[in-house]
Amino acid sequence: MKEQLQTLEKEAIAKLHDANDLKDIQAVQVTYLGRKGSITEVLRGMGKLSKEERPVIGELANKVRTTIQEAIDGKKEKLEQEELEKQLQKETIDVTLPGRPVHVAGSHILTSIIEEIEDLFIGLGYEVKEGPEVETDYYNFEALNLPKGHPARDMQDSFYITNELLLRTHTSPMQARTMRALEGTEPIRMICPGKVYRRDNDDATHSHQFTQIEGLYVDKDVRMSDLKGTLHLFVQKMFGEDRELRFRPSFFPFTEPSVEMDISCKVCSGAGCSVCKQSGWIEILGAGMVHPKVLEMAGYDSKVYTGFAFGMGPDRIAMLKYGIDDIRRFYTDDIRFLKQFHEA
Ligand code: 2U9
Repeated sequence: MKEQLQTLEKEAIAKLHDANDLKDIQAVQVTYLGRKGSITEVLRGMGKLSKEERPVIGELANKVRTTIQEAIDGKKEKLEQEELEKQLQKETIDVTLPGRPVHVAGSHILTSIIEEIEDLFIGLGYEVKEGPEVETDYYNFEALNLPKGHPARDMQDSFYITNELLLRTHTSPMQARTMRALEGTEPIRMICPGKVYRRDNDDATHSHQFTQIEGLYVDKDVRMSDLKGTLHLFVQKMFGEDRELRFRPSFFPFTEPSVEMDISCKVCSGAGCSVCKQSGWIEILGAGMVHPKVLEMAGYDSKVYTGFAFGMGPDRIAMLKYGIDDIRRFYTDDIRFLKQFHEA
């Protein structure tokens, strides 16, 4: 039996020596060490041995087994290494070939406009807050003094998910949420940018999805003059020091009094041209003093706190600033259109 084991060991090592690939090695593993392999076969005959011989042969069998297994592992590693080297030889890289061009992306023009406005208001101590695009009827309408059945709701017809859930029609619900969370305990200075949705037939000046950025300033003793001063600064920084402002009375359910703000037309300096529709003025945003009802609903005492709010459309601002003729260009992802603003 001893000789048998030694012969098997020699045989296995010789076969491994001649092995050319992993398949040959696998065959050695099965033939000698497998469940039905030669070594196992020999060990099965151990029952016939005497008590003294059994441990001697057992030890030898284990040694042979280990020797063969180590030889298999060693050969496997050697073949794998050779295979890897062959592969690497084949895959040499020609470093003299020209590289593939890397396309560097940039911000969407609307994102850039929003960030510019954000930076400006952050400089004035405002916080930027973003809210959910799926809103409750309460925060989108009720809390902003637009109760169910209010005619102004029609102008903001929207995408309803349920009777009480809809895609927000403006970013104002986030201001209402912030006020509600503070329950009249603290002043607020915040701006809220984001996407909003309205049921609209898309054309050059309408889009069912567009962007808004709104501001809210609530504190004791906030006046209309604060609103005017803040917006004047905004216009000077955004459109140039030489722009003039004009406020016209308007109506929004959430502000009282409400105004619309125009800036002087830069193209014709007020003389009248096609950009300003011959008026010399360009409408830029809506604003007003926060309606006392809106303050009260959010838990602010309207006898102690007052505030101003304003809202504008970055789409419109970008169109005016860059002479863009169609709002749909922002949402149809023509790379030639979007790229212009990275090169500028
Ligand atoms: C609260 C109270 C008041 C936000 C305001 C406007 C006026 C406004 C439109 C301009 C063009 C939006 O992009 S647009 O369609 N917005 O004119 N928005 S005051 O007033 C608020 C908001 C929240 C709690």
